[in-house]
Amino acid sequence: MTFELTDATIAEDNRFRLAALDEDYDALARTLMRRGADIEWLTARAAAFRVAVPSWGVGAGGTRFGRFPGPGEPRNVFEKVDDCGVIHALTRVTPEISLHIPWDRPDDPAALGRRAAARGLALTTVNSNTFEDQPGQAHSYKFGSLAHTDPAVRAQAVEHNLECVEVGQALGARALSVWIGDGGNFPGQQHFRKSLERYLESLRQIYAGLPDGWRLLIEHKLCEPAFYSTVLNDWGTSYYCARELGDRALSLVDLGHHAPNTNIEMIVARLIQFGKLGGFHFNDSKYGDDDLDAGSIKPFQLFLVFNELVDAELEPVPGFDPSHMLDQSHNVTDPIESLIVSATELVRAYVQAHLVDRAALAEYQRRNDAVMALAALKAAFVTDVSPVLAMARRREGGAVDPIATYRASGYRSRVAAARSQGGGRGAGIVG
Ligand code: RM4
Ligand code: MN
Ligand code: MN
Repeated sequence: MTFELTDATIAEDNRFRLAALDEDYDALARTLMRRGADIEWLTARAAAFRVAVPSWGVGAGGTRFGRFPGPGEPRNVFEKVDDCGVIHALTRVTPEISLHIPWDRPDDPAALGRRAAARGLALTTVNSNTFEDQPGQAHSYKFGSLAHTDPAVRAQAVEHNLECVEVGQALGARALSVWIGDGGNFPGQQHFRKSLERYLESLRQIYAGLPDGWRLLIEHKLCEPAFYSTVLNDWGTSYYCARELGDRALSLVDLGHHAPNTNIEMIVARLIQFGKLGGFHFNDSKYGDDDLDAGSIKPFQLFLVFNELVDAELEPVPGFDPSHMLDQSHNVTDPIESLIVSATELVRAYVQAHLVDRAALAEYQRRNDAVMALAALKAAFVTDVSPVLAMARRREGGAVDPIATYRASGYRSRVAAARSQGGGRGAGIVG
């Protein structure tokens, strides 16, 4: 069966799943009621969740060993927006796009804005790229960008970030997200203190050019492409820089940018406590910056991260407003499917975190009852909230089973036929 992904065709595909969903939802409602939880409240929270899709995520990624293009990859940013529209139509929680520049720089921002709006989407964040050279660029970033030893390279990198802001303004974005590849591959290559000072000085210039209402998100990363040291290597350095810069500079946590086994949920809690949690790049990893689908390797960690977020939201912690964004790369999956899966897993963790009995947990903590404290978290984590997620999507006009509806739609083969050659700008870069 092949059909367009309109609201009507999604509803049509849902029809066969409604009876089972109602049954599962009612059963879960009764279970939750016994535990003192209101399923309607959870469903409303699921419907309210939002996460931005990365423009660079809808094409196939690649590794330094190669890239295997998939059928029907978007050839330009307009087609990328179309694919993002499909993800949102099915999930109803991804009405935002985070744009990478220059990979996805629109020649006509107003036209791109209109294309996005027609699909119920907004372009909310722009990401700069000074980690690779572009054709015709005056100075190379081989040895760094914002923290380069040469002031001319730094000036060029600052200028690029300010251009990104300009493009973002034309699109109605409200945040600039900056990740740099600056660092050293060998001991002694870089002076640690001086390179950080240069980075900060460049960021001060970018910060000074931020329009009203904009936020500057700075993203740390342990290593890669510099494998010995990176300039913005960890959350502590990120926090320091954000504090030096000012109120509108905040730290961005990419889940794949830490050493294996790092307690990321605690980093999240620290940044919340210090008023500097700006947002996330969600993905999952086994070893490094693997950029796998959220929740695919460490679902409990994802839950624990959301446990901190929901705890802050419910308190509520003043000023707490992190941006949720996906940042992943796909080598063996259809990017649309992977992004649907990630968005769904984030909502799952978000809803499960609402199931934590926080009063009971506080009491167990007061009594130092470690067994019961963990049990309080686990009780929420092991609850299958799938019917809540499906009901929220259905009520918002999305798909009860997004992957099944997507596959049934034949979207991928249709765009494969329409988009003769694969690969838009930047499609070969690992996100
Ligand atoms: C980096 C980082 C950035 C992303 C690039 C492509 O590792 O995660 O957010 O823009 O990859
Ligand atoms: Mn990232
Ligand atoms: Mn990354």
